[in-house]
Amino acid sequence: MPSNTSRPNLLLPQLRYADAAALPALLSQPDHVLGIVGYGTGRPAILPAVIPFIQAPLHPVGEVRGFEIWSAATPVRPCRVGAVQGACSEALAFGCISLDETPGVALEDVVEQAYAAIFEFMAQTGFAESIRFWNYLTAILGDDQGLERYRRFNVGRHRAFLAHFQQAMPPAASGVGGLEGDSVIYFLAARTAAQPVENPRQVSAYDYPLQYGPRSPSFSRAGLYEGALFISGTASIVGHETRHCGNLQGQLAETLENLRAVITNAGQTAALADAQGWGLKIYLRDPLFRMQIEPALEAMFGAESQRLYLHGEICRPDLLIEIEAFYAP
Ligand code: 3EB
Repeated sequence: MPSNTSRPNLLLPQLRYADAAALPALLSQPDHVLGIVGYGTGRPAILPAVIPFIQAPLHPVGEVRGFEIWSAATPVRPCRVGAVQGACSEALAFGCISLDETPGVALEDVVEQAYAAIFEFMAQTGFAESIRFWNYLTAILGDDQGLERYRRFNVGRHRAFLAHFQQAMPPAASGVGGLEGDSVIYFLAARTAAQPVENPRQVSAYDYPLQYGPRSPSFSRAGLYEGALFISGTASIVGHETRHCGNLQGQLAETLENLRAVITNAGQTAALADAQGWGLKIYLRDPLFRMQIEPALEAMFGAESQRLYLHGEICRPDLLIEIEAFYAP
């Protein structure tokens, strides 16, 4: 058999970004949809009620509504455990939860409980290995009684991970600020673990020094799962310090260098020749940055790569952009 004959890997998820016009066509196999994330939109009326949906508190740039659709190669069934809504295929689980920020309850406790609910969902559905987390926190840079909300978030996540993982490395993640609405967490889990990948240009986030908060952010720079690469939110950070403050092109170049370093460290440089395999989410502090970023991203990942630009708040005030990536062969 010729070596380039590719057979779809039934263990891998598929990712599509879509605007409102493209969504209906992508629902032709609704029983394969693991979950949908909406940006600038609540649940669309055309969505079958069994499909998990969560509205993220970020807005798409250049569209009114944007959708992130995770599908499986095999049919899924809806799963709900406590406050976590999700769906499971043979190989994968998707889940999502809104943070219930009741006044008077500390954010770190809300976050710890949300992660405890996620780990309970994983235990009960049999998907013990978290592969990828997305954390969208409204007012991420806001002060909450003397401690920034992102730092409180990190305290709660750290506690939950310590209780759940003991020694294990945390999975890939994004942590980005939302503009309005509920804070949310969504995730992918599997039956076998992803292999964590770090970036030799950066201090591991879980080893960040105390200047970034009392507890470090629990995430790996990337995870390799069955030949697919989940790259965490990546920014203009070298060592643990922000580079090129106030300089968009400088931050872009440094961020792309970090992405390249992670891809190289994962042994996946060949993936850069396969534009169709890539999905990129680009978080912008200012929606006007999009046109200044698009050419360099197209040059690195190819015009055929999927790119979703989102207006959000990056978790350090001096960062202008953050980019995450998913690659599946
Ligand atoms: C950084 O490298 C930038 O808190 O989950 C990137 C990815 C960032 C994930 C998280 C934060 C998170 O530290 C910020």
